[in-house]
Amino acid sequence: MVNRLELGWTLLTVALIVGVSVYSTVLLYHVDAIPAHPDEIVVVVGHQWFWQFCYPVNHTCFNSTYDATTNTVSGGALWAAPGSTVQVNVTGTDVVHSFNIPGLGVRVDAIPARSNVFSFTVPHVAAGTQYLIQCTEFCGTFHGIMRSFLIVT
Ligand SMILES: [Cu+2]
Repeated sequence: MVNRLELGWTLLTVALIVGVSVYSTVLLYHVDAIPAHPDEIVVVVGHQWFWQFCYPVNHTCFNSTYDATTNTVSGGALWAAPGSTVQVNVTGTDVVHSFNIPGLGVRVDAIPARSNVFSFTVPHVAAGTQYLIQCTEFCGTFHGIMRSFLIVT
């Protein structure tokens, strides 16, 4: 004979697991969705030990090199308008790097011969706000200074 209480909590547990699974699956598809019309598309290339940013819309690229003594970058930083949707295509040229903007919860691997595409929305913050960009995959001697900045315009 089946205990009604036992049957009840078993069915409740199954219902919870199915509900969380369906919700998680739908949420994952939405999180990974790339917008059809992003405000900006940037190609990010990881090199030992700097980031290269390319803008396909005007065929320009620049290398962003970090100076640890002054906490600044030379060559340029990544710029984006507040509230804009930025699509980033991330790749690498030599070893695996990881493009990470901790302040925005963004992290994607930069793998040679592969393009990982994702997008994020720049928060509505004051102009000049800087977000640190840091490689988070150990990539060699100067991995620790493989940094740049996302600067809100
Ligand atoms: Cu690294």
